[in-house]
Amino acid sequence: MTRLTHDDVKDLSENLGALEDFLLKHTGRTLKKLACEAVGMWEYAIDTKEYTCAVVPVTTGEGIISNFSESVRDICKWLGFEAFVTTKTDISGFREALEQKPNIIFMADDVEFLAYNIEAKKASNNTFSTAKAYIAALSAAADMLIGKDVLIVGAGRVGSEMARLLLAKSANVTVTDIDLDKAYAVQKAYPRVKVAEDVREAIRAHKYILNASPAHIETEDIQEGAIISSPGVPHTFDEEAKKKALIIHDPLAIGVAAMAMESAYYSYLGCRK
Ligand code: 2YC
Repeated sequence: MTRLTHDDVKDLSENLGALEDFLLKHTGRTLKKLACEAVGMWEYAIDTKEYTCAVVPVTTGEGIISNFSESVRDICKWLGFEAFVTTKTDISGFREALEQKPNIIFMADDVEFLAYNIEAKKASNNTFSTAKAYIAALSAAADMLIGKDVLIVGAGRVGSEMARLLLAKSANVTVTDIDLDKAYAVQKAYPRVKVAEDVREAIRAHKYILNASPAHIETEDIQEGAIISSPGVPHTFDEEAKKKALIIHDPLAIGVAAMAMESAYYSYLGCRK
């Protein structure tokens, strides 16, 4: 996933209510219900208020994204979890977290973003949780994807995971990417996936689109009434695009909600091997 900026997350917490209203209106689900559906769990399998999530800021690579950890904390709280951000960072922050005996520890460097369930000894990964969550959102908004033509824009880690998950939902999957080698690598892994070599033509030809790329999607290429489920950042859809199509996006909350529920779910599943 492209790296977030402070601007992407500076207002996230206070916008959670608006995001929930949007999801309820267009998918019929709350953020929590959507997250549970994404990871395949019954919403009441676990009582989130019995779990504590620690978020440890990590300074490696390009360093801290201000308000990133606080946004993760607030998303967890929105789902009913107890949650806190450690005052220290990195290993010192990890030690500080352990002293509070949390159930789940969130940490993100520039490549991986994990929610580690200590008791279950198992981590959920933002890349895969995001893929699941945005497919669940598209499926809910499109009223099932069985037999429907779905385009994935972007054949990176999220896009290729989306291809696998969409095939499992019996959608007809086409993948496109400006780097055709990546698109054909997904087809090699999943032969039923079709490759569209012309990105813009593929977008013009599809009503259901998962945008797992940082690419800008031209408004003129978007079909009237299209549904675009779009975790990609930077998010560059203009107001006209939002009139033509239903565009499901937020920079962090939908993916984090799915990874938080999934991580807690590992306790319910008794993953203690
Ligand atoms: O503040 C911190 O602790 C930083 N180390 C966080 C860096 C997150 C980098 N990852 C991303 O920006 C994207 C997110 C959309 C989620 C996964 N990758």
